[in-house]
Amino acid sequence: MKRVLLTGAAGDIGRRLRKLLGSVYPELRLSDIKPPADLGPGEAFAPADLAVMEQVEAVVDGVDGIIHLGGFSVEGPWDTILQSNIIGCYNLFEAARRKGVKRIVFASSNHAVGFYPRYRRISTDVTVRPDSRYGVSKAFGEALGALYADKHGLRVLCLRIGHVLDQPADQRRLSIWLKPEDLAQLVRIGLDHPDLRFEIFYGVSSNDRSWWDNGRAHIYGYRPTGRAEEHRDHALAEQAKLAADKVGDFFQGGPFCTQEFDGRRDDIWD
Ligand code: 15L
Repeated sequence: MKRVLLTGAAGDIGRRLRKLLGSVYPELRLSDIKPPADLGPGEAFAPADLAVMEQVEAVVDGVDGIIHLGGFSVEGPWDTILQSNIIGCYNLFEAARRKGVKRIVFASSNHAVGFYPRYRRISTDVTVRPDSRYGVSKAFGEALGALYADKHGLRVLCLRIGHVLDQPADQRRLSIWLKPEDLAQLVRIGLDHPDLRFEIFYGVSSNDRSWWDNGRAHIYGYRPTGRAEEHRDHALAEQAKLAADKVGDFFQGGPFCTQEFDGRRDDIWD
């Protein structure tokens, strides 16, 4: 794969992937609404608002593959999610089909399945249990990916990303942490693996406390190098600074489950 578009290039994950993948994909086109603050002189940037189809078509034109990080990355008001993650994601897949793009790696999220309790170990073929409008939008993106793969032959990898950071930030992240280099490895599988048609993988490193069966990723050669447990002391020290959260501490999605939760603890079921 030579010509690759990275949407959401100005965000934190985008910034990390630019550094990790810039030498792997020499023709890496960066896009976002505004240029990244640290845009280098050799980096190619093309602005686009994902909610505007003509702009999306222009920015995907001429690329072979897309890493789609763009959109709103946490819970937000419905109109924000609608424009950025529902309409924006549709525009991205549809523009890719129109312009003959071959592959898309879609940044889904653990919040598509955030209402599974922490004692459940889940694979990628479970029913989605979104914990937020944001999580619903990620489930929507996965469904779009399946449609465009099955009906239009695009090759699509959806990554249910846990949390990308240099080290796990709290106890929950000891289960879902994704080392940036492991994310880059997953993206490369999505863009380059010859057998891939449509898959969902968890974006997670080799974490002893993981809640997820990532067997599909391993079949495609994923060999994570990050081990959250090596950062256990840091994560637990950070956790000690947080208030207890009886809803968030029960479910995999953590605080995304707690936000706007109307029920009582007795209403929690699994
Ligand atoms: C996500 O999907 C968010 O984009 C990120 O900011 C974190 O909140 C992460 O999930 C998480 O669950 O920790």
